[in-house]
Amino acid sequence: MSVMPDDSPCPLETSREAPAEPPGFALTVVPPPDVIQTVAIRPGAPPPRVEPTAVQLVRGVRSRDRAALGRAISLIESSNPAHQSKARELMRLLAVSAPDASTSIRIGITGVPGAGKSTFIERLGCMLTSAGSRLAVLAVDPSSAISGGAILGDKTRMAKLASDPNAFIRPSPSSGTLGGVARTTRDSIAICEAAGFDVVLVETVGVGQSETAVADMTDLFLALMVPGAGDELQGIKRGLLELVDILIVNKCDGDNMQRAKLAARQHAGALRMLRGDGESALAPIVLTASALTGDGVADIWTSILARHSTMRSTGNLEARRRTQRVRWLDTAIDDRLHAMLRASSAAQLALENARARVLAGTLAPSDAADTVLNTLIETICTQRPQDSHSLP
Ligand SMILES: Nc1nc2c(ncn2[C@@H]2O[C@H](COP(=O)(O)OP(=O)(O)O)[C@@H](O)[C@H]2O)c(=O)[nH]1
Ligand SMILES: [Mg+2]
Repeated sequence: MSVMPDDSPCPLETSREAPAEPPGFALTVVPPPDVIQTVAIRPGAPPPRVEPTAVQLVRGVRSRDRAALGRAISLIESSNPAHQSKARELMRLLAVSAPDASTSIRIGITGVPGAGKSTFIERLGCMLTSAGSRLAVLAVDPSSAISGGAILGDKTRMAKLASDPNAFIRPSPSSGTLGGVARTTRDSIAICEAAGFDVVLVETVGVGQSETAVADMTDLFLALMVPGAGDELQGIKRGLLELVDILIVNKCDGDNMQRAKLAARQHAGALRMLRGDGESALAPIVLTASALTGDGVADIWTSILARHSTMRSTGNLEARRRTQRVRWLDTAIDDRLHAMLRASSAAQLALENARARVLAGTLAPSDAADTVLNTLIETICTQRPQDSHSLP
């Protein structure tokens, strides 16, 4: 079973099994390969919890151990400060020891709920794994914290893939903001690549800015559409059309077929008008498919491969990933600054005052921002070195 973390409810624990030895003496836990841990067992005490080190996790991930992969991702999703510092160590080790990950294909996919994403991913995923590829599916869904069990439906629609040893499905963390989810998903992509997945698919339902976030961490961005009644272009966000590389009109089957083909023509026209570059090999394209019957899915994969190969040979892929890394840096700085702001009670107080004065119209917003940031800088400068751990 590969849908995580349901099959590992407490992912950072190694074992809950009771030791076979009688209680009341020192038990040496063997064999953790890096560290031999000696744990005192008291009568009636719960069994020892041995958390793997970052080095062990990296080794596990590199050797394609699914449990280590799940734990590594849980570690980076954890908001516990001790886990966070271990997560940074893990990512550092991976960056140093990871083989060249550039052979992987990173694909983003979006579509409103019901568009057929899960059905499509199951269909495409099974096609890929039966051809010997390894596929990881990650979700970016900031609404999952609210909607909760969305993944339950996905489990049944991706049942084959979920039990496929060559696939790994990871739902969105059940809490967090878009920024947090996006950050952990970027790290998760790197972890999955280190674990030898050739294709990493990142799925989003397009809430808020999540489409932009996903397009910004993948090589190709797919949008799954459904033919509806009336004007096909209604309700489609202009931002989405600016991001998309391959637009797929799904459910092109049965009575829907004519409508789907018409919708595809309309989308193609809209994309030509908006993006213009119709002659370029990397101009966005529109394809039709039926995730239900499988029609068109193989052609979509052929287009993805052709496009990815063009991107690679023209240097576009490397340029895109480079730009993404720099934007990742910018986002990381923003995240850390906000975390520092939250961690400083003086800055929080200054922020509250500033908000009240801006609201009352007695302070200009830009001056208020200076006041808050100056307070934060003062806090950092006057902090004693031994306190420095209190700011992230
Ligand atoms: N007719 C038809 N139905 C489809 C197709 N793809 C998905 N569906 C159905 O649409 C519904 C939503 O699909 P799902 O994959 O869960 O959509 P998601 O919310 O985007 O993940 C399900 O009832 C699917 O069986 C398709 O290609 N054709
Ligand atoms: Mg789904």
